Amino acid sequence: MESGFCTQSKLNPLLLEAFEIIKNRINSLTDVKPLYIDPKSSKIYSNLNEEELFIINEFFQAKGFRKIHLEVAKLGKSLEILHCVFFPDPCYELPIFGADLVVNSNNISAAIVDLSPVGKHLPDSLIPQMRSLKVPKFNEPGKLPEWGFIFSPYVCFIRPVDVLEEKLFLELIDQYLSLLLSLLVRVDADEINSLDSMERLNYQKRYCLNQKRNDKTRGILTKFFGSRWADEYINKILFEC
Ligand code: BLA
Repeated sequence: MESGFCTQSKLNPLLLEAFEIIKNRINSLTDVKPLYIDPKSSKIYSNLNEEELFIINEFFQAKGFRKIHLEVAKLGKSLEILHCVFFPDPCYELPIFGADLVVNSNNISAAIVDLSPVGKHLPDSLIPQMRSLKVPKFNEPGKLPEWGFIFSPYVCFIRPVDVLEEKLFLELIDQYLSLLLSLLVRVDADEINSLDSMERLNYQKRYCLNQKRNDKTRGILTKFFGSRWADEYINKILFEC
């Protein structure tokens, strides 16, 4: 991470750790390269009633992934967010990796990670591997909203109750990424105009359309930046497809 923003405003160490875990996985990808985005959208700084606001976005492309988005945001005194989505290249039968960590007054209030299907189910070869993961029994599972049907049966949505659960959740993020990347080396690419590729792209669109129904994300962004800005940000940066 560029040192500039983490030194000037101390981000929650757990969020930084999650950032590093994901960044290491991104750096391990084949042919990884940063994707250009307008600097106006990559580094967003603002100030609201003396409260510091910033959003840092990084985008990458790599073999198997058309777009990887990693975002860290500090919105006012108490809220910090890590948001990450690996959108697969639809030529490959790969699920969508998604993670969201919401830190409120230095406690993680919501932690979500999933490998979400881009078809009726996850790929057959992934299922035994997902099952064999040692997913800890977290004490406070979250209740998925109505649009949460886009997630797999292995989605983990919790509020960690202590440091141990926080650490276990970070390990889970890394394990999901590890499974995703091990799947990538086993799958072959289909033609871009094959029916399978087109169907997978349609599932990515459906994923994005439903993620846009997250009123909590929209609500927070609207509170700090106004509703027009929030809608544009959600449509163009978070869940453009
Ligand atoms: C929940 N997302 C939330 C919450 C906030 C945000 C404030 C509520 C946290 C709580 O209940 O304590 C806010 N998330 C943001 C913002 C951004 C963000 C502002 O990413 C970006 C700037 N959301 C995702 C992805 C997933 C996801 C990729 O962006 C899943 C892989 C899930 N976030 C998700 C879910 C909830 C949530 C399922 C719970 C929603 C609910 O309870 O209704």
